[in-house]
Amino acid sequence: MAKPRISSIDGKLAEEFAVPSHVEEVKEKMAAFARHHVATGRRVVLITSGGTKVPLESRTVRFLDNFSSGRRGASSAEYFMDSGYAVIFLHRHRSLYPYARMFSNINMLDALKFSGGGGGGASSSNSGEVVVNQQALPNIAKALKRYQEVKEGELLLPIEFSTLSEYLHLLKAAAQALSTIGSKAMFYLAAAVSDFYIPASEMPEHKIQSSNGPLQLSLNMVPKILSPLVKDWAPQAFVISFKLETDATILLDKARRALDTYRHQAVVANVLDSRRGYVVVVTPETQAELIITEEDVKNDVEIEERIVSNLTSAHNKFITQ
Ligand code: 9Z3
Repeated sequence: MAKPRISSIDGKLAEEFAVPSHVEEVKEKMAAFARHHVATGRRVVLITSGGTKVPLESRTVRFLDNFSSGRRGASSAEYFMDSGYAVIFLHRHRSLYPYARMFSNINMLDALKFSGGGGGGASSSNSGEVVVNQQALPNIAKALKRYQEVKEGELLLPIEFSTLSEYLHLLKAAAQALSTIGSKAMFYLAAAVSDFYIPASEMPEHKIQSSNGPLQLSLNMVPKILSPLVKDWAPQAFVISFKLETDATILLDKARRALDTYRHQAVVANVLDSRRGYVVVVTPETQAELIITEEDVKNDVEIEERIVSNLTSAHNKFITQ
């Protein structure tokens, strides 16, 4: 009897990447979130954000990491919610988070004070209640207000990953969960994902010993998850990938090649050093440069606002066609 067709990537995922124990529960949560918001007229975007961790040992002491602060994903989530989207935020544990990102470099203890006044010397240390020091937290009231509105409207569903395996399985679950809402789903794949990994079968259990001499690593290629996502898991969705390079001369060529290979809707191309001031949104027919000037910086305009505006318009057109 013929076996049901399982794409080789599905097989690899099951065999070589540990399945997180909560994946089915998360999938159901994401599906319910999408159904609810689409029924109330919203669209849903799945944002991936932050870098994946690739362990070198199964009881992990050492790991490889991909660089990403999570700022792009977190700020984009805010602009998507401002544009009427509900957001599934699949992010690296402890990377930047919507709204809280604005205060990530502030020491919490500097942001608080005793209401009784006093500079905090020994004699005043117990005077009054602990209150927020607004000077240390500019714009806190505005951010808190919007954060509470978002919570009240249940517009944000946060899901965490740390390892590459968790990321891959949770992204697959998200794609399958969102396939039920067809073209109303957008995938905004801003996470920085490793191209290399050590398969579970070849990974040592215990900490690698330096007494064995210099370490030689042999890493396998990570399966290209975009391919089954676009073809099999969520074929009607609007899919955006990000292309990161450090060499600007190869960037656009790589972005175009990704579009040709995976046949999704757009690639946001950026260079590591200039990513906050310049990106190119590449589609099969168009190429739009988005730029942040010094004047924009003074006015607190962020490039993610422009990226999101460009992509939500394109998503509109995609749905109506
Ligand atoms: C990006 O290119 C993101 O824009 C950044 C954002 C990670 C540069 P931050 O989080 O930075 O704001 O600090 N993400 C995609 C990176 C990536 O791994 N892309 C793969 C590639 O370029 C394809 S999916 O090959």
